[in-house]
Amino acid sequence: MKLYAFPATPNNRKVVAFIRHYDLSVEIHIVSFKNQEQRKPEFLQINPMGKVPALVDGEHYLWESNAILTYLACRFPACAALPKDTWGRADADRWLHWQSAHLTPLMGGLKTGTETAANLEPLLRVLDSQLAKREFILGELSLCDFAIAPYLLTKLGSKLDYTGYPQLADWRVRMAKLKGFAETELRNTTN
Ligand SMILES: N[C@@H](CCC(=O)N[C@@H](CS)C(=O)NCC(=O)O)C(=O)O
Repeated sequence: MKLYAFPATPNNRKVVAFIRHYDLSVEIHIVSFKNQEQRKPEFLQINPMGKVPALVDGEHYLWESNAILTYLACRFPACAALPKDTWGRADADRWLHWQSAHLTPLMGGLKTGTETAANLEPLLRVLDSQLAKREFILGELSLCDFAIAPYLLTKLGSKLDYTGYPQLADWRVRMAKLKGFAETELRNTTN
């Protein structure tokens, strides 16, 4: 199994951190953005969107970071990173969609200046209250924590004011110390 990635972005870091955290036997190939490797015909066969992360498992090509996380969690059930019961699966899906539909667009807008930190407050509040009685988003560590944390661990995410969100602040620290994230620590990245 091979992951094509560019680790210094949250979409990629979530998958690389997951692989490293659980020591999964997945080869990681760093795609060179400098050489526009993601636009080369060979890579477009793997992901016609020309984006990373992308996973190759035998004849299967999978892209979209949350789909990759879900696949890895199912493929390596010993990780216990995805609930098996119907409700637990729906709960996990909820947070994965929340990340891609709400958190990431807002963080992206914050980076480009089309959004304000004030607009992010309701999301931080929701996450903080979810973490009020739980150590991790679903209670136990799961793929949801890997999906969401990297956006708040960026330089931009680190500049946000978490004083009103103590549970979220503590979770951020817990996530940063987790093996997978400690091993994929970001340096000198503006993402
Ligand atoms: N929704 C996708 C986003 C993937 C994505 O935007 N990847 C960026 C890096 S974070 C990329 O490969 N950009 C290269 C390009 O667009 O040329 C996911 O979650 O995997």
